[in-house]
Amino acid sequence: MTKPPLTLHLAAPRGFCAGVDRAIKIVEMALKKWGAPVYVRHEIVHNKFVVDALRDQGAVFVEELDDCPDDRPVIFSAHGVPKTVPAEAARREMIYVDATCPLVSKVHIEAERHHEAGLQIIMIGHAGHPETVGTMGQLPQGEVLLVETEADVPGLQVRDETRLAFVTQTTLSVDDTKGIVAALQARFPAIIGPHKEDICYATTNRQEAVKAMAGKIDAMLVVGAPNSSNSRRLVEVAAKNGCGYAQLVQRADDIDWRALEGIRSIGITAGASAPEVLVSEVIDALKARFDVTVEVVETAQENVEFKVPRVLRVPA
Ligand code: 10D
Ligand code: SF4
Repeated sequence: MTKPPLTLHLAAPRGFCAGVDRAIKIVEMALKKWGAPVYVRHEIVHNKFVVDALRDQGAVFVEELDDCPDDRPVIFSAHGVPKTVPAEAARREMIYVDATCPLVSKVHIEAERHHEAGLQIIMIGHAGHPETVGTMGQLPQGEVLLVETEADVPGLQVRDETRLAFVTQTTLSVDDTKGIVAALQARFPAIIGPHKEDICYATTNRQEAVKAMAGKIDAMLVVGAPNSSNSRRLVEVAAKNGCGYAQLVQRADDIDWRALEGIRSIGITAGASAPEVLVSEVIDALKARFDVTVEVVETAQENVEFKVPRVLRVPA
């Protein structure tokens, strides 16, 4: 039987960012340096495949420091942690390595700097997400107010309208965030913030690549996990920019083939925490059912790399 033709638009950049790459390396190098088990507080990055592979090598994933013994190393996930976490690890004299992405740490420092200058902070982010919890947890309770949508802005109760700054989660929708920032600036003209926002290069580039193809494709598959903020944003970006069907898939098994019946073109991308092997798996599954022609849609080139912490670069 002949297979129907399908043009596959492959987004570039897609998949692993520099912060994810570094965080995974940190766990692998810690296992080499100290042997198993090494504890990891929270999923190192939001991807089950990555977590399972590290677990197989001897990593033990827990949600809280209380679930770690004093005498084994612990690694903090790429999303960042509230200040109380390293403080408690130090009090317990634990070996700990912070795998917080340097671009998340930069936001932590920004928030602290504004606080030291006497400003109250408004954080644009998703309630309960570990990065938001970590960034808000850099400052005492009440010093950071959370805004999730434009609709939250009118209800904000601030200490002093003239002494405010904003910071953002790194993985937000670039377009939605512009709207929230504009609403904040309209209500608080004196508010200060980063030059644009704190959304990172990887988030921005992945969203741009999706935008470049969204209007030309019948469907879009985003490889990523349901708890991955940046991956979920890619599904929304595709839908908002003209793609009639966008689905988040963890791997090929999740593809809803009935929804793809009759399509002639498809876009494929992957969140910053999704490994390329899973993208290949999805492409292979499409190739089994369609006569696929691949077209790469490249909107940016990335060459960002972050060093692992020094403790892992020196011999034990
Ligand atoms: O949920 P998320 O997009 O923040 O995290 P994920 O682990 O999926 O991707 C890496 C992004 C990080 C660590 C936050 F900057
Ligand atoms: Fe860092 Fe951006 Fe990757 Fe988050 S998505 S880990 S901020 S590079």
